[in-house]
Amino acid sequence: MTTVAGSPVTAFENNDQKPVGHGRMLRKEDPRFVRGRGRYVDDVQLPGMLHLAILRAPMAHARIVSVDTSLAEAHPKVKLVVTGAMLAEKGLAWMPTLSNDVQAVLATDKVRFQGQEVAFVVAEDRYAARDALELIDVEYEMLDPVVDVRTALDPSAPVIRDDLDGKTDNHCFDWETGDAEATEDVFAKADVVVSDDIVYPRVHPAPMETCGSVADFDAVDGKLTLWSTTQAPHAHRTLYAIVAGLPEHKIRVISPDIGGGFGNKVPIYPGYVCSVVGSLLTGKPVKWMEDRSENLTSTGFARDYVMRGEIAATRDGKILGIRTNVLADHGAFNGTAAPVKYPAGFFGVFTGSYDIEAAYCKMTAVYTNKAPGGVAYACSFRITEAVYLVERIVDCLAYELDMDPAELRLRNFIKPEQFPYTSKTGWVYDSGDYEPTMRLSMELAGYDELRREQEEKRARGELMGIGISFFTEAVGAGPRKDMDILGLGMADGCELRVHPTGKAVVRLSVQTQGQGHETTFAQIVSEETGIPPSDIDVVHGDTDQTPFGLGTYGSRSTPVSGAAAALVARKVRDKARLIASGMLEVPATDIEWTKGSFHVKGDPSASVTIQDIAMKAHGAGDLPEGIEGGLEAQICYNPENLTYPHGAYICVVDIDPGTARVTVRRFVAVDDCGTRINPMIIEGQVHGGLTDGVGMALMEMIAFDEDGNCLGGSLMDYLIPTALEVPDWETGFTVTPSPHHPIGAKGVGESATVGSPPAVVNAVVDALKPFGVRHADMPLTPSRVWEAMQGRPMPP
Ligand code: MCN
Ligand code: CUN
Repeated sequence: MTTVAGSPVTAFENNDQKPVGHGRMLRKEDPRFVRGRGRYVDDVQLPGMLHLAILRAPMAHARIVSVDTSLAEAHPKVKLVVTGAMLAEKGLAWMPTLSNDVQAVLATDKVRFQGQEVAFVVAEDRYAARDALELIDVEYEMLDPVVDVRTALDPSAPVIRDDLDGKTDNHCFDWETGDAEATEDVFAKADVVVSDDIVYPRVHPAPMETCGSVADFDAVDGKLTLWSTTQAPHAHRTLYAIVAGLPEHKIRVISPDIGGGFGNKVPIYPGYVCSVVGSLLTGKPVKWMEDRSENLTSTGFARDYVMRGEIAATRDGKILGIRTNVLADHGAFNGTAAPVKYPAGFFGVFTGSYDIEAAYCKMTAVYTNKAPGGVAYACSFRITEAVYLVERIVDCLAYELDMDPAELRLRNFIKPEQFPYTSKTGWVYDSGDYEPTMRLSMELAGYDELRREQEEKRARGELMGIGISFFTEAVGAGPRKDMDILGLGMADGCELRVHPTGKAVVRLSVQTQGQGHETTFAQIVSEETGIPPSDIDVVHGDTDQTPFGLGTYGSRSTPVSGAAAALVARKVRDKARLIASGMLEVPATDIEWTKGSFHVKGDPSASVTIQDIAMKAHGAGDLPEGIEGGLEAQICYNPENLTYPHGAYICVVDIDPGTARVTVRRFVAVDDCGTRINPMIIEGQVHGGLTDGVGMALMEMIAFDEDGNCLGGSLMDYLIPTALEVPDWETGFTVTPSPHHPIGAKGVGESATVGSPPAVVNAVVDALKPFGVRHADMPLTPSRVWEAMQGRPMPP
């Protein structure tokens, strides 16, 4: 293990190979974006293309009595109007969700959340399609909505999912992990037990580009091409094949440039299916693009966990056990994207970075009259919720023990010699060295000095808070033996082809939404082959052009696909060695590889470059016995384990005692994602995630009124942070490579979103210590902070 801190300059600090010096290489995709030449789904224009608009339910829960489409059909520009009843005739009214539930494509019997899809119109232009929606007359019979997750299981609650056979309540699933009895025992012997109710409110990823698709069905060759905003093109293709009964080789899913995904674009939405139906029925290409309010009210929300956290410890601050009871709001359909065996995602890592004796979680998930979703917004499959729970409850313990929260954490960390570490809920942490990361963050923040400053300020009645969060994530799903989505194993393919002139193309099964894969995957291949990154084209996001794999989410691209790219490049290098041995006329064992060329051992002047070898592989003359021509390879990589990045975050806030407004003055983030491929891109990922964290902690929430009306349907109501609300980020890093990843890299794309909300909340609560506040729920808006200062209870 090496600890490196300071200004990041090179790639692969810990690789066997020498760095090629392009660590902070600028992003290859940026010239396209900064010149406005990105090509998003809404930029796709096809000859004769029609436009689709969706009629959505205005209320949260109602029976559909009748739908009259005659006026809409009479609109001169309307080509097609489709209702749930029409889809039902074709057996297409319902589709499977990624969690093995079913979801209505268009409602047939009832609407179950405000914004649910009821009918769609296909028209000559977008305006006509929208206008025609107004002409559809739906008669509804209002039903009582289920809005509060806490009363959803009351016997008197109306049953939302009466479409499911024999369903008589709103229960979705139960899940538990850990050892209840062992946990009970450590709680019984503990000196101190602290518990608190901790709510992670419903939030939304709100990517810049909303969801949409263009479906183009060619009736002559029976091929469907679907441009769509998807983070997992291959998995989507297979599901379309299964749902629509189309042969899979006749479906091409293209995910072009995507203006942000953040998990919003993992599920299959009814709109995508509607555009396919629209194209099948009209014989024309059909575009569906949702607007901002449709995006916020009807697509993949995030979080919505009501948690009871309990922690048991000795008087001197040794944590013994953690226990939690969770009520999970899954909305009207269980559309969570999670591996089948993990209905609560990876929430099981709620024991955090601490070596404890026992842990237990019991979860109950329920249906409510709200949009489906759950796994989104850079959550690492619900590790956001887990980290928030443990980092909040550890701070509650520090409060009770009157102990410094940094000291309490340092006392309980898993020690470096304990790795690989099996947690009390069965997760095998691959590697980690927590104390140096924590100490570096404290050093960068000037922790002791901050505490002194806080003491002085408190004496003057000023409100300053310092919040710490230390997280461990589990990212890079599979392996396939443990993880699949609807039966598709979580592994990823990669193909590398080197052309005669030594230029290369690498084809990935993951799909970037802004993370810079065109750059970093070229860097990985470059590192292993010596071909410059600028000579390597990265192809992704098109099922006709790339190998099968499960796509980008849960920060799995680097851990899984990045490993595939490194290994496929090594395969090509192995073949190149054999060809080089023929060219240099020595046995393969007598040649050595140095970045980009092979040379005869002891004679560096006798050498051939990878470019020479590429030409030879395709050129005239013989190759060594048994070697086929060409220089290419492919692989399907099945990860051995997840990778476990970690980080230490320190946030400093000031609160205006007059207005209760929180200002984030400083934020120090030290991340450890193992071997770092492109430090500049990592920094960008971290900056983005920290901004998300400040947003969630202080302003973001999708709220509902008692009738189930969504109150967060526009960016005027759903506040997201801008540059004005965030400080200049201060970042640092340590490097603890993953022992099982070919280049030692761990994922980082969600780390900062996962790790930062508890740091901000811990800082606010710390500032409010003089008021006797031990916990306050997000978002910590001025009104909530004010309430807390008055010692009044938090709103539910
Ligand atoms: N990287 C690196 N060195 C490492 C780890 C990662 O240089 N040790 C680089 C990677 O090469 C990649 C980027 O950092 O270019 C993120 O890599 P990784 O952690 O593997 O995450 P993914 O590429 O799988 O991205 C998914 C992740 C998720 S799940 C969400 S949600 C999220 C996030 O990425 N959505 C994003 N970051 C986002 N950033 C942008 N701009 N847009 C989104 O939608
Ligand atoms: Cu949880 S959001 Mo990302 O995994 O696509």
